[in-house]
This record gives sequence, C-alpha cells and structure tokens, in this order.
Amino acid sequence: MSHVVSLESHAGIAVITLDNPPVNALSTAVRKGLLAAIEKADAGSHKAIVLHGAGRVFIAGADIREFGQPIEDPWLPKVLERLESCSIPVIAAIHGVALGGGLETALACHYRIADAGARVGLPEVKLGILPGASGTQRTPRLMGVQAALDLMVSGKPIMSRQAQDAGLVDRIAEGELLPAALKWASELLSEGSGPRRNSDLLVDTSKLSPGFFEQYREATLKATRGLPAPQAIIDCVEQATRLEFTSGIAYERERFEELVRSPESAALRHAFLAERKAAKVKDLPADTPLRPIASVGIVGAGTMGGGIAMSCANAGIPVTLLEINQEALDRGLAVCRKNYERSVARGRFTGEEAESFMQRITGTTNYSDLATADLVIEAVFEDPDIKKTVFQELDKVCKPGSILATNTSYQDVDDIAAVTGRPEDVLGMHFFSPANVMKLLEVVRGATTADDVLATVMKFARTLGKVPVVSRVCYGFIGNRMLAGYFREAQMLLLEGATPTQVDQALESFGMAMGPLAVSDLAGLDVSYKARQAIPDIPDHPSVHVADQLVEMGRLGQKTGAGYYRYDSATRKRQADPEVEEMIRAEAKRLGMAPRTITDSEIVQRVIYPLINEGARILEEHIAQRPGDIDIVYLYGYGFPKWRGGPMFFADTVGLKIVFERICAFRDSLERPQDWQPAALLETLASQGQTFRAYQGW
Ligand code: T1G
Repeated sequence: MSHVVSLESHAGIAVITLDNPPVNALSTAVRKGLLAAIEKADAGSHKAIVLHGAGRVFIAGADIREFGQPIEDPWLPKVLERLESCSIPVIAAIHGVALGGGLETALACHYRIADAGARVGLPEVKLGILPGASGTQRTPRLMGVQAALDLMVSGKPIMSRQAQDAGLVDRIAEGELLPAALKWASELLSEGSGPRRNSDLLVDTSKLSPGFFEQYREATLKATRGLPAPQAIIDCVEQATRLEFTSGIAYERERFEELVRSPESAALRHAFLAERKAAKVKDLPADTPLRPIASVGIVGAGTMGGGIAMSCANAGIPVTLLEINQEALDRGLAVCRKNYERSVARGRFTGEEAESFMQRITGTTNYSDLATADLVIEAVFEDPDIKKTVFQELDKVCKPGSILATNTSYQDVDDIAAVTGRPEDVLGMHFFSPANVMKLLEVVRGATTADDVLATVMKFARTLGKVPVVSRVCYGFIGNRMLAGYFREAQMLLLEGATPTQVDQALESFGMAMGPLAVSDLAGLDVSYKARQAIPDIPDHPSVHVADQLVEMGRLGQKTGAGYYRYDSATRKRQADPEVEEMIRAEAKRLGMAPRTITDSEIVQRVIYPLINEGARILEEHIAQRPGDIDIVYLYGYGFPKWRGGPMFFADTVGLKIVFERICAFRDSLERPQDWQPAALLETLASQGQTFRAYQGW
C-alpha cells in the first residue's frame, strides 16, 4: 500500500494497519494510504475490514504540524465518508488512544472494539479548534447531546469502558486486541451483520429541557473565558439536532475553518508543539545513557520539600525526607498528610491511594539515610551559605553516581556545585509552588553538569508528570529573571496614577490567571522584602517603595488579611483599600511624580513587554535554548494565558517592530530610561522584519 498504511488479508478479512510513528497522526501520507487501502479492501475480494494502528496507539488525531499550511487532498472528512460507505462491515480496533481525528475515524467505522486500557476523546478544543471530521455530528447521535457536549467542550479523554457505557465503543477486547477483532468480524459475518452507519441515526432530543443550549452556552462562557472554540462546538451540536447529517457536516466544516485560522488556535498549537520541543536538549545526543532513579532523598521538609516529596511519591518513587530535627520533620510530614487528605476530599485520589503515597515518604534527621539515594534534591531556605553547607554534607554521604540537585529559585548553581568534589553530578531542579501541583520544572544546567545527569533529570521530570525546560545559570534562571521587569512596572504604574485594582484587572482581562499585585499579596510581601533587605548595597528603585511601606505597615498580604488589598476574612475576596491608595499618592508626591490617566492597554504593554525584552536577552545569552522554551516556562509556571501562546509567541502576534518601537517610546518618555533599553536581539529581529518563531536560538 504505502510506507505508512498496509493491507493484509486474514481469511477474507482485510486488516488495514496504520504505521506512522510515534502516534499514527493522520498526515497527508496516511490519509492517502488509508483511502487507497479502503478502495482496495472494498473492491469485492474481502468480506470485512479491521482497521488498527501499529505501535503504542490507534490514532492520536490529525497531524498538528500540518495545520497552518494548505491541507492536501484527500481531506480527512472525504476519507471518512468513503470509509463509512464501505459495502462490507468495518471494525475499528482501538488500543492506547483514539483522539480527535483518530476517534472520528473509529466512529466512521461500523463497529468499535477497544482494549480495556484504551482512552478515547476529542481534545480539539485544547487546540482552539473543534472536531472537524464529523465528530460534532456523530457523537450526539451515539451518546446523546449532553454527554457529547461534555466530551468535546472539556476535551478530556475517557476510558474505553466508560466509552462503552456511553455508546461510543461496542466491545472491550478479552485478550489480545487484533485476534479479538478478527474473531468478532467472523461472528458478525456469520450472523449476517452488515455495515451499520451512525450517520443514518437521528439525534435524540427527547431528554433536552427547553433552553438547554442557551444554558449550556452560558455555563461554558464563564468557564472558558469566552474563547471561541467551545461556543462553536455547542453551535455544531445544536445544528446536529436540526440538520440532516450531510448539512451538519458542512456546517461543522465551516466553523472548523473559521477556528483553525484564529489567533487562539495558532497560540494553542504552538504551545502543544513547544512543550514537546522543550523536552529536547539540542546538544545532547538522543542515545545519551541515563542513570537509574529508583529512590529519591529530599533535604528540607518545608513547603517546597514536602510538595516535591509528594510529587515523587505520587509517581511511585520512594522518598527519604530529611529535616534538621524531629519537630520540623513531624511538621513537614503532617503537612503532606493534610494535603493528601484535602486531595481525597476533593476526589483527586482515593483514601487507599493517598495512604500508599504517604507510605512511600520516610522521614529522617540523619544524613546517612540519604547515602543510597539515586537523586537527592535540596529544598532548604533560600540562603546560599546554608545551601552550600547542605551540599558539602551530601558530598560526604551520598554514593558515587548520585545526582545532587538544588531547588534554588535564584542562586548560582555553579557556586553550589563548586563546594563538592563532584560538580558534574550537580544541577538545579527549580520546582514551582505548590510543587505537587505546578507542572513546570526549570532544569538548571551548570557549567560542568554531565550530559547523562541532564538527560536523566529531563526524563525523570516527565516521570513526575512535569514539563521540563532547560535553563543555563543566571540570577533567577528564565522565569524569575524575566519576572523582575513585570513586577517593577506594575509598581511604577501605581506611582504614576493607576490603582492596584486597575493594574490587576487590566492584566486579568489580558488573560493572566491573577494580576501581579494580587499575586504579590498571595505570595506574601515580606518574602521579597526580606530578599531585598538581604542584598547588601542594593540600589534604590522607586518601584519597591510602596511594597516596603506596606510591609512596614504590617500589611504582608493575604496572610495578614491586608496587603495591596484588604481581604474579606470569610471569602478571602480582595477589596480595594483607600488607605493604600492614599499611601501611594503620598509616596508619588514625595518622589515628585504627578498622577496621570493611564489606559488599560498601556498597563498591559508596560507589564508584558519587559517579559519579552528580557526574554530576548535570555536568548542572546543562550540561557534558554529557544523562544518556545520561554513560552512554556510562562504558560506552566506563571499563569500566562495559553491562548496567547506565551510572551515570545505573543510578541510575534503583535509584531516585533511594534513591540520594539513601544519599548523605545517608553524609554524616551518614562522616568527611568535605563529600565527600558531594548535588547539587541529584539532590535535586530525587528529591523529585519523577523519573528521569534523563526529565531532558532543556540
Ligand atoms: N500530530 C502530530 N504529532 C503528534 C500528535 C499529533 N496529533 N500527537 C502527538 N504527536 C507527537 C508529539 O509532538 C511528540 O513528538 C510525539 O508525538 C509523542 O507525543 C480533524 C483537527 C497522543 C496522548 O490533540 O495528546 O484531530 O516530541 O510527547 O505524552 O478533528 O501526544 O516525539 O517529536 O505527547 O505519550 C487532536 C494530541 C488533533 C492529541 C501521547 N489530537 N496528542 O502523549 O507523548 S486535532 C490531539 C496527545 C484533530 C480533527 C482534528 C499526546 C498523546 P516528538 P507526546 P505522550
């Protein structure tokens, strides 16, 4: 047939196999090969067809890399129309996953059998599109309107048994899948069962209450911030209740085309591919040997240490958690247990699961209990001297070959490595709080970190369900280094006339999960205050004056019920506080800064463009491998809206020339031009009409 689709005959039954590693994506070659195979199998020499995928999955959908380019014939809907029209029964044999176009392909078949462990779903909404190959028309016919909408609007896959209960899958295979599918095909033939086309079915609307779609739209609007794809899905399903199949398909296609051209979808597709690319370290050979990690030691049972321990335990890895004394250890273990109880209460884990995870965490106050750990992660207080003392201790007790990692958020990893006799075994693993929830892991590569150490930790991060991004050593690595300008400008805007509410609402309307000042209140204003106090001769900057005064007023943020805002003790809701606005006006007056009217769009530019500018410097200095890595750091670590693709992708959508010119305008008009020097790379790319996407990095 073709290099990606084959056809074999088994006792008169055609077995069509898709073989397009790694996930049988429905690329142009696969669509061509599949159509040819169907034509051949349905040409009269076969009595039935079994369709399945080689490798670890059935089909993971359309080839995401082909989007944004002209789609070549045959289009998937055409292939599926031909598949369903076969004159002989067609059985889909599903293992691993059937997602997006993969599930649509299975639904165009006449019968579906799946492995017990298989998952099926329509995750297109996560890419800012909708199931564009009949998914919005077939699923309501098979599983009902409510269930179909829930499947497509959430984008979450379901297990095959659940899919069977819902009417999407007919059988769960007993034993091996392909033999079970062939056996079933023979049974169907012997029963005289022919093709069964779900496009002939009507959508059952008998259970729909009046105004059902309106209510569903409203509920979805709130939950999905008005993004276009979920609404388009609801429209398509509503049309499925009104139109016959072919017209419904035409409507679905029209809406699909509209969404695939949308900036939100371009951003979400970028995020999907950038996340997978970030896991690849350019100069590390793919066959770099890995060290085994079967046990982990953690030094420090505070918020970060406890969260990291839970991440490892949840992934099935035994953890030894060390604290300086029993009291601190008991406190740390108690917090882990409390967090598990909360997860059980929320239904994330069963009680048994949580108990088994907790059992994997062993406490100690003795360094020698870390001697055999394959990886030790230091998570003590953010003080370079304390961290170095810990590493000197680990260097003494840990076995040769142990990987020694620091969870520092800022410190120089090379400095820390230098206090050991094995700097090649040292690197940074910067988790984000809460470490058992946040997906991002900045893997900080030291100047002497060995390749196998880096490769091992990149793989280990994915075992923990984390999204790893490599950073070279600099103060604050990728994320926190860029954040400095973000917070600086948020605070400068207060002195220039904006209120905390205006600043935060502008950024939240832009899509940030939470505005910068509310985030500061959540983290605690005293944390950064102490960090500033600890830096000798730190140069004065007006941007911290308000925060310093808030701390000196005892307003440390949510934890004291007041910071930039006042917090309702019952609901923890934030409220504007005239006392703070008065203090800000007084400080501005003292600094000779006259208040002015500031627009929301200026606020967004002032706070977001420093991220882009510093991101460009980070690329110039080879701290980050590629712009997409920076985007992933901000999407998974700092609440940057995924449908904007990350700061570097967002800059491309605005246009680098515009971003560069605005930065120059701020340099030439604001109080502190030194804070607005454009990065050389940004200037170069802007002058060449280039994009960050085209910039390959190192
Ligand atoms: N297209 C192209 N490449 C894909 C792909 C896809 N659909 N899915 C995965 N890959 C690549 C991925 O980039 C990586 O590449 C490798 O496969 C392994 O993936 C018409 C329009 C299947 C659950 O949204 O959810 O169908 O880095 O690292 O963790 O209606 O990948 O090795 O070079 O993620 O085991 C809808 C997306 C498409 C599913 C496997 N489908 N994929 O997870 O491995 S739109 C999806 C996934 C559509 C139709 C519409 C996951 C996975 P590389 P991985 P994994």
